[in-house]
Amino acid sequence: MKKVFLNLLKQPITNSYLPNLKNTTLKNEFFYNLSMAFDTSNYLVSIKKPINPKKQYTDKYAHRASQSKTMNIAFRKIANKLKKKFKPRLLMEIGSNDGVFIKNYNKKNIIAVEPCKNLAKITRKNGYLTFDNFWDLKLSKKIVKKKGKIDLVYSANTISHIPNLNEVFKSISYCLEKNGVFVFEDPYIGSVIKNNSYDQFYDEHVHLFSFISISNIVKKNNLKIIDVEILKTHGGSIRFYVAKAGSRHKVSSRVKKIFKYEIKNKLNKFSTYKSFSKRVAKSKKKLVFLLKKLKRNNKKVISYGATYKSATIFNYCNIGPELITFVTDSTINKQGKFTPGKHIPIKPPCDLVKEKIDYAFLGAWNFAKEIKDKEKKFIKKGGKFITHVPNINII
Ligand code: JHZ
Repeated sequence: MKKVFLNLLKQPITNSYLPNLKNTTLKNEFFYNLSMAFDTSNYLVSIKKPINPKKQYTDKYAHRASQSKTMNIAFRKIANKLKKKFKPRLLMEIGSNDGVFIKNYNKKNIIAVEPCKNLAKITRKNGYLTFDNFWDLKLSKKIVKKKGKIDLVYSANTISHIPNLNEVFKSISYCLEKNGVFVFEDPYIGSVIKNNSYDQFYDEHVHLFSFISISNIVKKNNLKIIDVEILKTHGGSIRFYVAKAGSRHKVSSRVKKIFKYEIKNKLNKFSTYKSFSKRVAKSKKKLVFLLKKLKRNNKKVISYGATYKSATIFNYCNIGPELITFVTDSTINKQGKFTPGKHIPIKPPCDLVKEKIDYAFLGAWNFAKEIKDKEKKFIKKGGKFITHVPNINII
């Protein structure tokens, strides 16, 4: 049974950056109710009523995974690790975005799957075989027919975006070699609970995974988790290594450890999520109080990174341009636009000192270190950052 534990109110599609604020544009803006639910039968946390993926993954998809140095390094590291560990002959990435992971591989050995046509165009132009379709059984069969079975499938920040997980794993099972491995990583619900990072809940994050929830779902599809890692990326992610139930792969000792951790931290209990939702309400109150106080004191506050995550915060907390003057973002196709729902202008990176900025809210808090390294001058001149993770804080 799916039980709702958190209502994040009316939210827009996070990828729908507005090109202007004309009446016709505003009239067409899509909103839905974002409610998070816990499934008491398999322990999975999901959006109660996800929106249609065709509305989200369009040819205007804005996020470029290659925009941060941190992620470039992380993808290079995992690409090298997988090469060494599995020595794959044929690989595939599901959700290849602008090619930040596949660029670490020889073009002949890797297949890209990316439903956003504008992104698929980039990897295709760079010489990679790219399928611009959603991942499902039909596509899995099409790829196997063309290229044969696959040794290694990798996916980052994509599987959690797909509503029908049974179809995901059935399609994986179909395309994998007998001893093939599926490696995927997504934000970890354990970190969300620990960090109070409720901004990980937005339209694209249809699910937030735990080890216990995924182990239930893979079992149903004749697969097994052979290893698991907790990562620092994106403020706390979980990486699963999955293989066929009858394959030669042994199960790592980490699997038992993470299971114990999750049971100890009650990730299988509805009450954990219910008390988390109370902390979320407190966080909202404190953030709005702080921003209003800064406004009264004539402080200039901006937000750093037009993240999808911050769309949840601004819409849930009702924070608009009256409290955040503008958002700065290095992604060219977000610049000059307006944030979804609250319509805060997005500007290219600028000199925060010259712009007389007093405070920058960390919309991209997951890159706090990278941002602080970049903004040494701002910090030296007394500029401060605001974060909501794990508590509302000025740093
Ligand atoms: P970032 C996206 O979420 C969407 P977002 C997606 N659904 C997902 O799952 C996660 O990524 C993984 C900018 N920036 O990665 C670049 C600067 O401007 O936290 C990005 O627009 N200056 C696929 O949007 C944004 O911040 C900088 O110095 O929440 C970061 O977005 C740095 C480091 C980043 O993901």
